[in-house]
Amino acid sequence: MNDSRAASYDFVVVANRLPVDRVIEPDGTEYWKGSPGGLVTALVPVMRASGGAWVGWAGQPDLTIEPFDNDGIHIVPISLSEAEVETYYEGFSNDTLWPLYHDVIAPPSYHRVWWDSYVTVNRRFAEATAAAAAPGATVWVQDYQLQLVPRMLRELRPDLTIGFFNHIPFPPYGIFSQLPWRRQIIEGLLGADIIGFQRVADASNFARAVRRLLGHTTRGNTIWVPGASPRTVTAKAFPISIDSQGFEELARRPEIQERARQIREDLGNPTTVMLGVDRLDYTKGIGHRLKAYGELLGDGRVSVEDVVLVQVASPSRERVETYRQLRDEIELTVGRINGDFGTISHAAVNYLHHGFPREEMVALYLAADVMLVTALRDGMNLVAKEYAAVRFDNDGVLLLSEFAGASDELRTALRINPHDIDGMKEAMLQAIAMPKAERRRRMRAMRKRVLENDVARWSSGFLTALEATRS
Ligand code: GDG
Repeated sequence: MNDSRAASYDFVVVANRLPVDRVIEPDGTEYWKGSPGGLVTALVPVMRASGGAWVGWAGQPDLTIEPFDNDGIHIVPISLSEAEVETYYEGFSNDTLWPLYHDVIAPPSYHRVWWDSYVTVNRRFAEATAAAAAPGATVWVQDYQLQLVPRMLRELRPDLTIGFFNHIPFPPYGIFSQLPWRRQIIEGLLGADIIGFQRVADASNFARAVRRLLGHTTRGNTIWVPGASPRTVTAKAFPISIDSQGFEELARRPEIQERARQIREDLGNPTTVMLGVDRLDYTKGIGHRLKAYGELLGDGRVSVEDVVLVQVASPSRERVETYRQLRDEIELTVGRINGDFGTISHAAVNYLHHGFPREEMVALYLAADVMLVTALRDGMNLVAKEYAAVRFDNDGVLLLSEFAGASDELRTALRINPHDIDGMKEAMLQAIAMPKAERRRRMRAMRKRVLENDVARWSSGFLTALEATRS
């Protein structure tokens, strides 16, 4: 058991990555820079107010750093060796769990050494958390890389209140049951008091796995866990969101609106700009949307003079083989479409394989008449919500896959099944031709939802429910 006398933080977030990145200047000066993701934006104010600590990996192998304070938050870096980055992170997290939890779109790899490393690293996170948490503290564990932490932590520190949130889908039992370590994962998660999911369907898939593997009784969101000290666990949907106001404020800045106009002009002022923004990941359905657009060009139903596609594909997981193959496939397809249909003055697809500053992303959203979110499976998809938050002009059409969590909430998007290429082509044509009044009606309803349910509301909703489990 860890020495809880050394522990003094009442609220501890545990995530694979820290909310800060280590920056080394060319002259050798080192400093830590905040990384401005939605989760960080939502949790930092809570952490500053409540004496918070964040346990996570700094993103570089073989780096051992003592805990330190940064901007009102206690940072607890977890060290991972080069081999652990390969086995725990790139291996078990990104090449076993990620494909398994996304409907086996790519085949998951099962390796016992990867699993062993996942257990070892989860234990390291649990021990560091046990050492940082004050007596009776609240701990919030994030995501699929750390599913064993809740149980390990409860064994070390039964006094803690523990929440877990799964950012990616939880698969149906028929798929989940492939996992050789399925029982350990379920038992690991059941160490939490509340297990949050993106969609109602994810929470039901989890409850079914619990019934099938452990035989526990479940009713609605409640799971009864028997044992020496029987407990109940809540498994429930808490759909995540974005810093909606922050996005809208950026969009209202004159220089960003000017940039949006400039982007359209640089594209040759086409009638319609279609946009895709994704990490280059096989779950996002980038190939399916390229196929639909390519066929529309081939059928002569749209022309490159009128309709252009801008595809931002930010580099992702480039050391995992499946991702290298995906990049080759996508780039071959883009090259073919541009070769077949492009002209000297107009490319069909503007393909950008790099990340951009948030300001540029917002300008792209403002410049886009049609936003394409065609994921084959996606926990939520924040891009869909960002597009709605940015469009304070109540214009723009969102094509949204029914397989993204966001489609439960954004009911007035044009919802599509990305496997149905003809259906997607029709939806693209409908979006291109949609009358202004209809665009307005649909966008207003989506904006209302996204502005009301922002990420601050998500985190306070989860934490309020978690506090209510204290008896
Ligand atoms: C996981 C789940 C769930 C992308 N390229 C750039 C850039 N981005 C930003 C987007 C958006 C974020 O990255 C991507 O979020 P998504 O939700 O679309 O997807 P995942 O990365 O797969 O996230 C997902 C999410 O967790 C949260 O729970 O919604 O389902 O898979 O914010 O804007 N941002 C900048 N430059 C880029 O080039 N600045």
